[in-house]
Amino acid sequence: MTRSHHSPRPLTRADVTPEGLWLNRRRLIAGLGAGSIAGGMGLGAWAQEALVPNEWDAITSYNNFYEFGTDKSDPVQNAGDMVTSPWKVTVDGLVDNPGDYDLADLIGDIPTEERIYRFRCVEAWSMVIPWNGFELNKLLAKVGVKADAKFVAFETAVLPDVMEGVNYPFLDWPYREGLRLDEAMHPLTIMATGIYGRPIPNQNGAPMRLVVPWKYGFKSIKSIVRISLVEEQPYATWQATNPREYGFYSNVNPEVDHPRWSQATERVVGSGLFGGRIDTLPFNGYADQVASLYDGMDLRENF
Ligand SMILES: Nc1nc2c(c(=O)[nH]1)N[C@H]1C(S)=C(S)[C@@H](COP(=O)(O)O)O[C@H]1N2
Ligand SMILES: [Mo]
Repeated sequence: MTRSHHSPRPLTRADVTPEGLWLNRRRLIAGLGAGSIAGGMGLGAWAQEALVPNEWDAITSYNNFYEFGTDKSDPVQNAGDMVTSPWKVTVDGLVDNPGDYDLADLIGDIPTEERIYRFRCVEAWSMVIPWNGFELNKLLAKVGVKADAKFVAFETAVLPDVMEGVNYPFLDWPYREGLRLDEAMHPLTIMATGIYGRPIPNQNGAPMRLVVPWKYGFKSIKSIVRISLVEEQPYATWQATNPREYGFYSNVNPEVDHPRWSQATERVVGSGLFGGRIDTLPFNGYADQVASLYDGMDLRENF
């Protein structure tokens, strides 16, 4: 195990544009008409190209899932032994219907839909990922949020037999994250159970992971086994590990640099275009929909 998180790393084969991506991209761009996801946000043509979904291979073989190792290629190699069915999720705290649920029962009849989201890691790389999932607010409505709940806390499974990383205390396991209740209820916030219409691969957080597209990727916690409604701002792994570098909010913000690197641009993984770098957008391009959540807040202080 190395402790390379968020530090510069040498280029590897994973940095090379996958063969066939160019053709695939042209095909998909041709399908992006006026009013498409990209066009609708008023981005330039080059940015529209960058918005075309990354290929399956890039999304599922270049991962951060430290329970399975700290190299980007560790999760795809090591996560295969995690058994994700059956899967228990504990729901507790300030809810009407607490319990240890089978995931299938917890999701019940909530339908899944596709959401194509930009995904921006705090390490200044990004992808575009076609998730399948459902709004977290639908799950929260089912379990019944009590009036005094102010935050939602999440925990990842700790499976020492299959997750080599959790045997080493370089993070205080379990991996934990949290959202303010209004962030959790926002319609952009989803629980993902699939990618490209297929069940979500283990390395991407099977069987269910959070996706919060306007925040840095580390907020999007994987392989969730506990959801707690709480009154106080919960423990969040990276914030607690290095509060100088990682905040609780972690909204994507090109104007607030990480202490060790700029956040003004990002490298699009799997893209050869313009060296694969594009400008990073406030709230990762979702400002229209989420900036009002932070009205009156100093986003430098609350980074
Ligand atoms: N449990 C857990 N969740 C996690 C992580 C992790 O190490 N453990 N890494 C985070 C980080 S830093 C990122 S960028 C995303 C990566 O998601 P992906 O591998 O599906 O692209 O997962 C996030 N969720
Ligand atoms: Mo990340």
